[in-house]
Amino acid sequence: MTVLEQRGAYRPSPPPAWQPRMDPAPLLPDAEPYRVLGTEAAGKADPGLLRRLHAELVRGRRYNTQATALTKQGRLAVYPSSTGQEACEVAAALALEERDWLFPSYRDTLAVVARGVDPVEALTLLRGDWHTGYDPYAHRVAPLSTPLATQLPHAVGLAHAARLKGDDVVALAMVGDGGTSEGDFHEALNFAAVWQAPVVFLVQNNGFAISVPLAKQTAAPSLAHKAVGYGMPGRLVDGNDAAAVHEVLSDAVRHARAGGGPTLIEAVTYRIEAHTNADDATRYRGDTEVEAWRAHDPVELLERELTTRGLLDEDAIAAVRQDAETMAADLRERMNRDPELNPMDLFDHVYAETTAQLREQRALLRAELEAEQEQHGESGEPGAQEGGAR
Ligand SMILES: Cc1ncc(C[n+]2csc(CCOP(=O)(O)OP(=O)(O)O)c2C)c(N)n1
Ligand SMILES: [Mg+2]
Repeated sequence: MTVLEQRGAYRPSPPPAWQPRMDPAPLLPDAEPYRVLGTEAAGKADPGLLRRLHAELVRGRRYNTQATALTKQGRLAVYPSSTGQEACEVAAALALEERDWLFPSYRDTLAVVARGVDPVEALTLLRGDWHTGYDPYAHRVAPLSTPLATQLPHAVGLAHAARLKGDDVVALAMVGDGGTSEGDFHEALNFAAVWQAPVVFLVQNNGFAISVPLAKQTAAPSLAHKAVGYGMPGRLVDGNDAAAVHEVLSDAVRHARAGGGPTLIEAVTYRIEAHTNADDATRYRGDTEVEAWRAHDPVELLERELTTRGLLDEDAIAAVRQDAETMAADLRERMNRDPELNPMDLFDHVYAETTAQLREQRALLRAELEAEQEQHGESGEPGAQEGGAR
């Protein structure tokens, strides 16, 4: 039986015999964002998992502040901070098994790092280098995707291929609220549902696509409702509640692994910082909204739960913060070293066989670099040379 035949043949029937192909009710998202922290469900959560989530949230927050500081020091070209969204980031990484794949967007460096990628390598692209910085296969993390939603069809393709090969792999694809308006979002969700691919879509609805608020992005009741039109379940979760996001994502990953097909999850959260360091958010939103969300901070929500339940004391919090400081100091120190760049790398890995135009451009650049080196090379002035470092 082919995958296309699995969900039953499509038999159009004329009215009045027409009925929906399936009952849409089970696909409908939660009536309100699912929460665990501050509810009875928190009592049933694994204390070890909650402490692990907390440690990762604190590290993630520190990573965000350090990376933002590096943009101000000219060491990082651009940083899309996920401050306020750390719960989604960390839960996404922790909900996956090692054999699974993560497909992040440019805002998801924390998920990438929590998955095991070196914190410096995770910033390579945002530093302005031409390559991803890390080996996608080493930790099964696709490159950070800057073109909106293009990572989604990639995730579906990988998940579908894995299933055809009989590999036990789930793909988790992350996208923003703005990304849901892209054609790639539609194509990915449609194929994923038709093929019943083992893929989970996590939409971080942080309220904005740069300056565009959600109300101008969509007229849908919620982004999670979009799932129903594709024939997959939609889930709505409080994106600042790390325990809730982890639970909902883990359920969806389990469901996909068991052959149940894809799920669309909308995590309701908020982008506390501007879009990136290059954006001024005060031009399009007021402080009141930001302050309201600060009061629903993912780190504080979890810390409060853990301390109230006696699962975390001041010493443990101090140790977690110290660990985050050590990570930040290492990030700072390594990002302050001049990277070794070779401009000639630009021409490698573009085509299997270099085109005539690229050969011509390569020769031009090489001549320019050699001329520059002749001028400055021996005097120790900055100059570039093939294979050289500066
Ligand atoms: C295909 C494409 N169109 C436009 C852009 C420019 N762009 C970069 S970020 C962004 C907003 C995306 O918002 P959202 O999906 O909500 O993600 P967030 O930045 O909030 O995480 C836009 C329009 C792009 N990167 N790719
Ligand atoms: Mg957004």
